[in-house]
Amino acid sequence: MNVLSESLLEHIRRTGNFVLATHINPDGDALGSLLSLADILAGMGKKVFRYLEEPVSPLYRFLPDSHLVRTDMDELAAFVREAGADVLCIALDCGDRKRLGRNADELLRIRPFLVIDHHKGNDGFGDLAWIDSRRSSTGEMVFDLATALGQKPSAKAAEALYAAIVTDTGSFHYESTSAHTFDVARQLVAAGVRPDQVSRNLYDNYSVARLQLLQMVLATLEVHCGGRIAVITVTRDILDRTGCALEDTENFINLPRSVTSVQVAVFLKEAGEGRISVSMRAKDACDVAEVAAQFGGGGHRNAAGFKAAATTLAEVRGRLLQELQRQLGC
Ligand SMILES: [Mn+2]
Repeated sequence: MNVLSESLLEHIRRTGNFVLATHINPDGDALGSLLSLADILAGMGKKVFRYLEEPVSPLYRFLPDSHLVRTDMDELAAFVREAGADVLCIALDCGDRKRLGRNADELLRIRPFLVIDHHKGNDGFGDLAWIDSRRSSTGEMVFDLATALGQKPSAKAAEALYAAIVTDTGSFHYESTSAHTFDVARQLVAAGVRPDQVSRNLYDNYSVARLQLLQMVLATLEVHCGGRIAVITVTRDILDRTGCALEDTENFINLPRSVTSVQVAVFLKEAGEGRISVSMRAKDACDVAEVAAQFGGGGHRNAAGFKAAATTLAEVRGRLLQELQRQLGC
């Protein structure tokens, strides 16, 4: 369902208890959508359980109410028990059930289960869905949901929503950035959001260790196809030597992407124990969601990724380069 139906709104209005969840390794859109919707629902007098598999990453602790996130499954079970039949579970920004993480089965047992998402290729898991792949971000959808419910986001919710939209539009750079996206952003700024502060929190809050990590990751740069494909890599060794975690590499991929000739930027990440995680960013010449799907992943036309297990960096790199070269005809 790519429209927000009146029956869905009615369902939300008459429900008293909500469990909100999102995808694993949540980004600004995932967390911003979850925290803002929680605030909006709480403002309507509803009880909300903000579920995450892991505590909020330090990078995102500036988001209002990030300390209210819960990770304890016993606490979740108690909340659901107390709610009885009066409960709705909402997965935000989550493209498929696997991305719900290790407790996906328990979450999906909470019925009804609603999915609000903008990922292309979302298979519409759950009982109810509002999926619109033309949207820039789930944050943009949460804003429209609030409006449809007659709720004006609080200052806290507005900040989280703005961070969500800035994250997923690459600061209003990506193709999915629409006139409506700007209209939502305008209303959030009119509500008091300070774009400079959100940008500083999102992009200017790094450590020296992360800069050294960036230095080492950029040293791995390789270009192929006459400069149309750029690949950067982070290994366990680089992470160990800099004392950084995989999450510290967020946004690194934008640097190879920013090269004029580059049509596809690839970031290969060694996640440990034979697990490789791959992010891709594309300009117009290539649909990386299609490429990612061939490796069991997904995403958007311009931003997609996949994970591979029981393999090596060299193997994934070789197979992926072959496929990208085929797509680009080089
Ligand atoms: Mn998103």
